Amino acid sequence: MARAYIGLGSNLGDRRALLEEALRRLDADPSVSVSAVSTFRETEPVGVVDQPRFLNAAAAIETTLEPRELLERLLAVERELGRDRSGEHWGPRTVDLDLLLFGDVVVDEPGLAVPHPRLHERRFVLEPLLELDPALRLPDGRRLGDLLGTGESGS
Ligand code: GSY
Repeated sequence: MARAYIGLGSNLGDRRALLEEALRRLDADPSVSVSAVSTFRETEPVGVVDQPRFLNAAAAIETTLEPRELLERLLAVERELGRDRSGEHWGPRTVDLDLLLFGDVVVDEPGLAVPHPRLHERRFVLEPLLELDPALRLPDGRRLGDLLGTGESGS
């Protein structure tokens, strides 16, 4: 059993309902248990700034899946909830589910990078993660709390 952390974001439709439904669908998978969810927070868009504000959160999950299998599950839930990946890469989306951390595992393969490569520079990711575990560290030992304020924005 591994503990993984995922980031959730939405800036289209009923954002809160979509994020809650995404968590319900993940938890319904017998191989996945959602053990903790951060508060949901309104954030200014990072990257393409001319788009609606996001609702962001993070969740801790316990899983018997391998990282690639978990990623496939996240992508499937995104699709089920109407995510259309054919549009602008950084544009509005109904649901975005990012695999942020998977225990101390490091993966760098086509289509799968863990820890998430932009985790350390995104306040909208770091803050909810730290709410779940203020002592959380990257596999290389860096404390997430020390990364806040060293990178990009996205409050
Ligand atoms: O990478 C996730 C999608 N996304 C977000 C987001 O979730 N929150 C904020 N604040 N900005 C974002 N820009 C992108 S792309």
